[in-house]
Amino acid sequence: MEERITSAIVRTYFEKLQNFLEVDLAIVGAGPSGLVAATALAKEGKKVAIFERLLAPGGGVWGGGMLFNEIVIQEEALHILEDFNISYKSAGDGLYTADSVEVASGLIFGAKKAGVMINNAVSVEDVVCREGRICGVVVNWTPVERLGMHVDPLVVMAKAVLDGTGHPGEITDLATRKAGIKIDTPTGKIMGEKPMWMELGEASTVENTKRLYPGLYVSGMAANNASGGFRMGPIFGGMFMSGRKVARMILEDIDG
Ligand code: 48H
Ligand code: FE2
Repeated sequence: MEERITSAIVRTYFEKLQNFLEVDLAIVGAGPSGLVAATALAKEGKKVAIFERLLAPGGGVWGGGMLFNEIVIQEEALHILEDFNISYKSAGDGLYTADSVEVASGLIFGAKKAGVMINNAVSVEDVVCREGRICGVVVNWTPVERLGMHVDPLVVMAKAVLDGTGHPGEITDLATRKAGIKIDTPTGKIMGEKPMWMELGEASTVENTKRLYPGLYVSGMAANNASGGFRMGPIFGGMFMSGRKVARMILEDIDG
């Protein structure tokens, strides 16, 4: 019995992995913007893999506001929650609340059911940049990263790479530092996140969601980090809308 259990896991895992070694879109970070983008593209029939450093995908959703496990969503983003069958309540003034555990698990479940491969406990430590294009991600197990073990990584090639790593904007940072690329921001460099300003932060998240370089896209807080947008606290509509926007842009680019 024991060997049959091991064999079943090994066989199905590697079948799954084999099918996702070359993808249309590699997303780094399974936060709200990454999960929404992944689901939208997978629903269009694209092959999408997400790489998430932590064991649990969901990013900053789980913690709500200061660990009070509710998040706020504005009216214009409710349709995205509805598409994931996630419930919400009115809080007045065009604001709504949703249980952060339901939102995180609902986004993860929706992405999975749409056909996204979610690689949890996998960190992206580098990118592939060739002939003026970002065309892959360099991956390793998070425990290997955390223990500082000298283990060489593997590579997943992609038509597009999305930096959905949240506040640190790790992939944009890697790409600008190591590949020396100039990105599509007013300075050509990473401008850094600005302090709290809820309304402007929500608007700038969507505005700053863009293609930074051929093959490299950015969403969510990583977009604000790249282009100098404000933070907004535990309101998440901007993150969801950023995911939808970047999915549309990537779809046009890879189909066009
Ligand atoms: C693999 C990685 C790597 C790596 C990071 O932070 P997130 O939730 O991302 P967003 O931008 O979709 O959502 C932001 C939102 O949660 C938030 O922080 C808000 C609204 N803040 C407002 C405020 O004022 O603070 O998720 C990013 C995910 C995390 O799960 C990381 O573990 C993961 O990316 N990640 N995964 N390889 N190199 N770097
Ligand atoms: Fe945050």
